[in-house]
Amino acid sequence: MADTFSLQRVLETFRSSLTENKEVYIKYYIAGWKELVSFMNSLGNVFSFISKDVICKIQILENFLSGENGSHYVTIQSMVKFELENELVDLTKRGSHPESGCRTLLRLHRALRWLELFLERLRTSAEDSKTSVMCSDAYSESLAQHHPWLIRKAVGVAFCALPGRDTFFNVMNAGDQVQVVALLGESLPLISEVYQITEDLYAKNNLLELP
Ligand code: 1PW
Repeated sequence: MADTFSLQRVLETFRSSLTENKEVYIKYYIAGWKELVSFMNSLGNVFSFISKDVICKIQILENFLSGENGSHYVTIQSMVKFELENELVDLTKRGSHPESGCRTLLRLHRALRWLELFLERLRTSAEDSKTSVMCSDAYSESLAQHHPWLIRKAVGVAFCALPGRDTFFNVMNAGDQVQVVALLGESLPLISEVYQITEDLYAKNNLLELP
C-alpha cells in the first residue's frame, strides 16, 4: 500500500477493475479501496476506526482471493455465483458463514456509494463549503441507513474533525483545484459504473440486505 495518496491512482485502479464484458475484478476493487484507505489515513487519526473496519474487510476478501477457492473470487460476478451455488452465504441471519465474500463486499459497496456522493459534492462545491457538511450529507443519504445509532454518532464525530476543503484538495495530490476538479469529473463516472454494476448484480440475486 503506498503511503501517499494519489487521486490519479484511484482512477486507474477503478478503470482496471472493469473487464471487457463489464464484470468487476475483485483484485482491483480491493486495490481501489486500499488507495482510499491511504486517503483516509492522510486525513488524520479520527478516521482510523473507519479505516480499520475497511482494512479488515479488504483482508477477508484477500484471503478468499489467495485461498484454495481463489479462482472463484476473480470477479464479483464469479464470487456471487460460487458462494450462492455452494450455499456459502448467510442469507437471513448470521450463522455458519458470518463472513462470506458476498456480505463483506456488500459493506464496501455501500461505502462506495457514500464516497461517490461525497466526491460529487466536493467536485461541485463552492470555495466556502464545509467538508464536514458534505461528508455528513452524503453519509445520511447512503451508508447511515445501514448503520446503528452508535456507529452513526461515532462517524458524525469523525466528520466534525475533518480538515477543510483546501486540505482535501491538497491531499488528493493531483495538482491545483482546477485539475483536481477535472480529475474528479473523470473518476466519478467510473466509480459510479462499478457501483451500478455491483448494485444490479446484488439486486438481481436478492443480496442487498445480507446480514
Ligand atoms: C473521506 C472518504 C472516506 C470514504 C470511506 C468510507 C468508509 C466508510 C466506512 C464506515 C465504517 C464505520 C465503522 C464500521 C462500521 C461497520 O459496522 C460497518 N462497516 C461498513 C464499511 O459500513 C458494517 O460492517 P459489519 O459490522 O456489518 O461487519
